[in-house]
Amino acid sequence: MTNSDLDKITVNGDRLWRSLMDLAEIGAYDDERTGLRGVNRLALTDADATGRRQVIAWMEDAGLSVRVDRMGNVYGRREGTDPSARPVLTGSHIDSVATAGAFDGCLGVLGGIEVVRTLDERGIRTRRPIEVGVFTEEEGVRFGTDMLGSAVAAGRLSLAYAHGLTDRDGRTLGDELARTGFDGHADVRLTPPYAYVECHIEQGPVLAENDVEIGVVTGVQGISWQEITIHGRAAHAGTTPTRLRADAGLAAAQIIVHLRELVDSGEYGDLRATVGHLIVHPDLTNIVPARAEMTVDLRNPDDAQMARAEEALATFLERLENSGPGLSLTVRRMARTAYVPFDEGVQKVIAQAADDHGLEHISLLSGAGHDAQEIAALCPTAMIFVRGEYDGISHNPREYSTPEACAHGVDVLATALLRLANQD
Ligand code: HGY
Ligand code: MN
Ligand code: MN
Repeated sequence: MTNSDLDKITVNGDRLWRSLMDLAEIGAYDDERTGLRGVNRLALTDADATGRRQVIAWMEDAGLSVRVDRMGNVYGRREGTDPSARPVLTGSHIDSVATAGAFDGCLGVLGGIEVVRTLDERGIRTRRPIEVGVFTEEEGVRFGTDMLGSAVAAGRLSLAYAHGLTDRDGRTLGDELARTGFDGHADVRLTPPYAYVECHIEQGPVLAENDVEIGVVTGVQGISWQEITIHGRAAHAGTTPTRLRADAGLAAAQIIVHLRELVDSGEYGDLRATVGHLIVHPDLTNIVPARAEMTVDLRNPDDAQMARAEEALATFLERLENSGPGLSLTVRRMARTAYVPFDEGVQKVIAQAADDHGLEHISLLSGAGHDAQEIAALCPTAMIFVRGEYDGISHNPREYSTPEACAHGVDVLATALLRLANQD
C-alpha cells in the first residue's frame, strides 16, 4: 500500500447526493416554462433560514461543534489532536439566486460535512481541527454586494457596513439576521485558518470542453458591480414629439448596447458585461419612462483592462447625460473586487489528490466570484471545480452535475483536507 493509498479518502457519494437533493427541496419551485425544479433561497429569507437550520442539524449529527458569528456565518468544527493548531477550513454558501439549481455553493458546504462523516466512519483523527463554513449572502443578489459574509470575516468590509445594507424592500441585513435568529454572537473576524479549500461547481463549459472532471482553480477574475439610475421626464407617448423627450428607457437601452460594443471591440481584454437588473418607472404603456434603474456587472481577469472598461463606461455615461435636455444620471458603486490569485502550494495538494484518485484535471481561472477569494486574504487558499453538464449552465434550474462528478470532487476535497490537516 503506497503512502497515497493511506490518506486517499473516498466519501459516501449516495449520502452526499441525498443531502444535496434534500437541501434543494428547501426553497424549491417549479419552473412552468421548462418544467424544471429550481431553487429560490435568497440570503436570510425564511427559505434560507430553514436551509441553514437543516445544515446545522447535519453538522451536529456529524459531531461538529457549531458557532454562528455576527454576520450569520456558520462554522462547524471538528477537533484535531492538537487543539492549538490552526484549523483547515472548507465550506461555501447555501444562499442562492432566485433561479438556482441544487449545486451552487451547496456542494462545498455539504461536501465538507460529508468529509467529516467519512473521517469519523474511518476512525481517522487529524492533527489540525477541520472547520466547515457557511458564509452569508455570497450571491449578493438580495443586499447588493456579493461574497458579503466572507468579506466581513476576512476584514475587507466592515460589520457595520454589512448590517446597514438594505434589500429592495428597505429591510436591512442586520434586521434580517435578527428576524431569522442568525444574529450570532461569535466574533465575525475569522482567526486566519491554516488553509482553505472550497469545492464548487465550475458553472461554465471549460471542464466539459476539455473532457476532464476536476478543475484546480488558479484564482478568481475581477468583479465590478454598479447601479445606474437615469432620470428623464414622464410624458405622453402620443402627443410628445421625439425632439421634446427625455426618455430614460431609451438611455438605458443605449447603455446596454454600448456595453456590448465595449466587449465586442476586443479592446478591454476578456471583458464580460451584464445588465441583469432593469426597471423603468412608471412602467406604463403610454408614458415615456421618467426613470430607469439598472445594474452593470463587469468581469475581467486583468485589473488594468477592468479599470479601462469602467473608464470607458463612465465617459459614455457623461456623453449620454449631455446628449439632450432633461436627462441626468447617478451611479452607485455596489461591489468591486480585483483579480485574486490562489496559493500554488494548495493547488499542488489538490492536483496530487486528483492524481491519486486517478482523476484527470486541468488548471483554470474562475469566472464566478467565490468566498475563497475573500478567505485568500487570510491564508493559503485554492478551489476544486466539479464539471457541470449542459455547458456548465448555472444560475438556472438546468444547473446539473452528475452524482459521480460530485462524489469525485468531494473525494479530492476529502483527501486534500486530510493531507493539509496533517501538515506541520
Ligand atoms: O456573482 C458571482 O460571481 C457569484 O455567483 N456570487
Ligand atoms: Mn457560488
Ligand atoms: Mn452563484
